[in-house]
Amino acid sequence: MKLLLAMINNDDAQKVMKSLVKEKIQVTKIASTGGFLKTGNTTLLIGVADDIVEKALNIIQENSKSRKKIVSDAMTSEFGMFSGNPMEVTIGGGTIFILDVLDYKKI
Ligand code: 2BA
Repeated sequence: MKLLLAMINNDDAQKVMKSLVKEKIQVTKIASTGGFLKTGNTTLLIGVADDIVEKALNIIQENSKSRKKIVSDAMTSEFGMFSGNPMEVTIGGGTIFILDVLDYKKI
């Protein structure tokens, strides 16, 4: 079994979750915040059998768009050492960690 930790854009979360649930893949949504942009994003916890991992990854990929965002480079530093010039950041599709699950119990 694997646990997918998928960090995706808030705007894609509903579509991704709906598509996963439609395929009977269970998912838990956690509100999270990116360390760089310091804006909200969504982390999905998806526990799946090994042979379902590819299917879950495809669903995430099909429903998560990458986006470009213009931010001030001063926004990205807590120390205010940057100029405040605009910079373009590409925010993924999704960033997904695939973890081995040692055991899984429902009690
Ligand atoms: P943030 O940390 O807010 O990062 C948003 C986007 O800013 C990133 O998109 C990346 O394109 C850019 N970025 C991040 N750090 C940067 C830096 N030091 N210099 C220049 N640009 C930088 P993604 O890579 O698609 O990541 C989207 C979100 O996924 C991240 O939001 C973070 O919440 C999470 N994430 C990505 N990689 C991670 C990792 N290795 N560990 C934990 N969380 C991760």
